[in-house]
Amino acid sequence: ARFPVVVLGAGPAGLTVGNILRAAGVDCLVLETETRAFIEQRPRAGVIEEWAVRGLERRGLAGGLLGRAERQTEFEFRFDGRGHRFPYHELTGRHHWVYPQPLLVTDLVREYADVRGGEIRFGVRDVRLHDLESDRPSVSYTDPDSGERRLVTCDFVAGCDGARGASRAALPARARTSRYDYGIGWLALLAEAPPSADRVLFGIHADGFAGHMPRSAEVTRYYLQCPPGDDPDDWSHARVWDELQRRLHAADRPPLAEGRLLEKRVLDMHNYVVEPMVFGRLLLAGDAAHLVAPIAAKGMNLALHDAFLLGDGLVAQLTEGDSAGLDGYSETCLRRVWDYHEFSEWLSGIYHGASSGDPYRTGTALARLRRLFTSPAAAAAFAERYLGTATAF
Ligand code: RFL
Repeated sequence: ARFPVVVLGAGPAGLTVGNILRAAGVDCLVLETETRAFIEQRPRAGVIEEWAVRGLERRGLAGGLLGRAERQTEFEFRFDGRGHRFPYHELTGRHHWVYPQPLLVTDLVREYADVRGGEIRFGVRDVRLHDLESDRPSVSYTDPDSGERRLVTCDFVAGCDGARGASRAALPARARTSRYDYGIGWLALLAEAPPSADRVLFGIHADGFAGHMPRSAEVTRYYLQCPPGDDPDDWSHARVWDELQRRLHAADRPPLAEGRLLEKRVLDMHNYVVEPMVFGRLLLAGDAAHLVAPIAAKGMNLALHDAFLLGDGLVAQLTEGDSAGLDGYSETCLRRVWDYHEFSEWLSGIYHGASSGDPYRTGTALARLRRLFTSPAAAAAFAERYLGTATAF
């Protein structure tokens, strides 16, 4: 078989690229190792920046989101036993959207496969990339039904298959991977409980960071800082809620609404960036190119940013022979990638300084935090970075 573009991975990045290609009449094949039911339910991100929503909207991909997503206009730090609102909408006129990743993925798959008639194969095995440095690259995989190997030749491979995909495994020696390990873990929790506040809460506490993120009327995401590699089974229902109540405690706010824990996973907080993002005919996008710990909720936003540029660049190349978009792709993406990584690292100082056990780091972290409430200039700069660089796509 032959397609102009093979897209590896049906996550937010791959499906957005696929949709952009189909809208321009460019044929592509999306290969995904999981089933459709699985990717439509995998819980992950929830926060989408406004520019990304507009980018989806312009491409006809925001119908479900605009109808159902919540707008967020402020969050709250909890420290020194009190709640401290940070009204970023008031400061900037901008806001965040909350739309759970599985809903976005469901919308994107439906639009790609059922509306735009895009080809997609689920459940593929042993994906391999070949001849990436030639102008006839190809991808092979094992078909889940017949068990046979299939080979697809193409002009470009869009490597959107995440942190553990075939694209990362196929990177040549000249790829430079920069890594940063925070040396901490986050216990990521989904609770069958209504949100305990109508906003995101960040608890800054000597026992460790805690976070509260509304997802829907019935489900709330929580995070608890823990040692990296901690065993989720050591976190009983009672221990989880005890720690959350304490670390998010504010004398001037009601206690948290508790509920059954639907998901309990320990995330080791680390980042990486692969440079450049293009190797011959392999173009990386999203987590395949760069992973950012969910500290500042930037991962899916970066994936969408890459996908807009990659989709548009491939369309220009394949329909008009215009290579400008693809030529500048890696550099343009990496500028935002590094900007968001720097912010995540900076924010981590606030979240984790107070529990570092190091009084010097605790002191500087609290100074960094208090500055947001005493300096309007610091608050405005923070709000801009928290909301993400506004760009029209
Ligand atoms: P994805 O979503 O991982 O999709 C990659 C897809 O590729 C498939 N795959 C393969 N397909 C073909 N061949 C192979 N060899 C393959 N190997 C794997 C996978 O099954 C999958 O379907 O990558 P993408 O599209 O780059 O999207 C990235 C985002 O998913 C990720 O950055 C975010 O989820 C990160 N993230 C958050 N980002 C935000 O912007 N805001 C948030 O609030 C936020 N919260 C989070 C997060 C990530 C989390 N986890 C679990 C790491 C919260 C959590 C808990």
